[in-house]
Amino acid sequence: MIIKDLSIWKIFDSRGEETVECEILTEKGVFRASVPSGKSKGKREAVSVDFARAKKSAAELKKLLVGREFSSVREFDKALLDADGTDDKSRLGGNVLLGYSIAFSRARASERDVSLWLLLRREFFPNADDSRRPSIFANLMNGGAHADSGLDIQEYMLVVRPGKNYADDVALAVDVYRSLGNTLRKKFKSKVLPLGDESGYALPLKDNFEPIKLLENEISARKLGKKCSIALDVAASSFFTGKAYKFGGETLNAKELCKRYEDYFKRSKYLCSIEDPFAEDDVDGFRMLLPKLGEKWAVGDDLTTTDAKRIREMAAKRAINAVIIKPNQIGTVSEACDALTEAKNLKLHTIVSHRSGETEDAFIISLARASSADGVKIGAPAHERMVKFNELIRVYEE
Ligand code: 2PG
Ligand code: MG
Repeated sequence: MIIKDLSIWKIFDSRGEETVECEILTEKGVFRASVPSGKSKGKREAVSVDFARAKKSAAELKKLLVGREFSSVREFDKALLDADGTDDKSRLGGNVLLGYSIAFSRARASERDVSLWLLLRREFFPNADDSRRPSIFANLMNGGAHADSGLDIQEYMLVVRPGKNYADDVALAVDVYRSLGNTLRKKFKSKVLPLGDESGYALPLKDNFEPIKLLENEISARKLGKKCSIALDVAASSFFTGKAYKFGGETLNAKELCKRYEDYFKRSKYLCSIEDPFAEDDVDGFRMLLPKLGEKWAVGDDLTTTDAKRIREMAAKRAINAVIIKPNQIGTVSEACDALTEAKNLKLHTIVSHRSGETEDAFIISLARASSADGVKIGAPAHERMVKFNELIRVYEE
């Protein structure tokens, strides 16, 4: 498959931030991919460049790649990585590299006449267990950097375990989201509710635990205890001052914050997972919490930034038992797949995730199926996030 042309467009994500759409032309047609952006970013993430630089990178890649043929995604990505030549993708931009890497994966799938997930499965995860399907992590209430609600915790998620089909699971998530909306409308005597970046409700609730109670009420009222649970993304770097954590109006050290979380897990039987409970460099904080959690998940996101090496390090230090995978944190499809493989070899739970600033590109769903991930994190079941929920229904029918 010979690459005939490369283009790039400036587009805007769901937060109105500038991002890129990359396009590859082959004899099979035009293949596109657009790249999301994060607001609460880990400091070790691949560097995103602005559009002026992205255009220059695209021009350079065009000279390098047009007329060439690549027989795998890894081989194509290697050409991108060699061209960039930096550890953090700061020369050509992780956003540009990822856009072309995904577009190439689509071109390659078309050439082989297979769906995208199967192309990725064959190249990167030949031994994945296809009977395993991910739980949905749907973000229903927002705080932290994603909202003005005054809550310190960034995301309160409803976890829906997979049932017979995703259409029913998505319907359930939508139903809980709507019913919670009705409860909040009554509570705040308001017809219109403020929303956070991922369309979760963003309201000034009494304290950081109250959203957990509200989600619990929804779960118990419908007797969904076997089907649903609750997960948090604390994104603790956002309230770490460098010395202490400003949490719930108090100034806490890591040990005190750890106690707060232990108390949360004691008070809520449905709470099953906590992401980034400590700041991205506070490995000791993570190590303190993990042994207290038993089977529950301590998830690295800003801590691990989809980097296979960093994931290995954090698992060896017993800081986490689960990990978030966001392709744009690392910058190519192959490296995101390597991070997934590493996590799976280390027996960590894996959650493939969107970003707070999203586009209509639903690549992450194919990545989740290809790798047999344990979770997909896709925001609230509403508005622009519906694209990913609908793709979940489709990709698992293929
Ligand atoms: C997160 C993500 C997605 P952001 O922290 O996990 O929910 O947010 O894209 O802002 O990093
Ligand atoms: Mg996170």
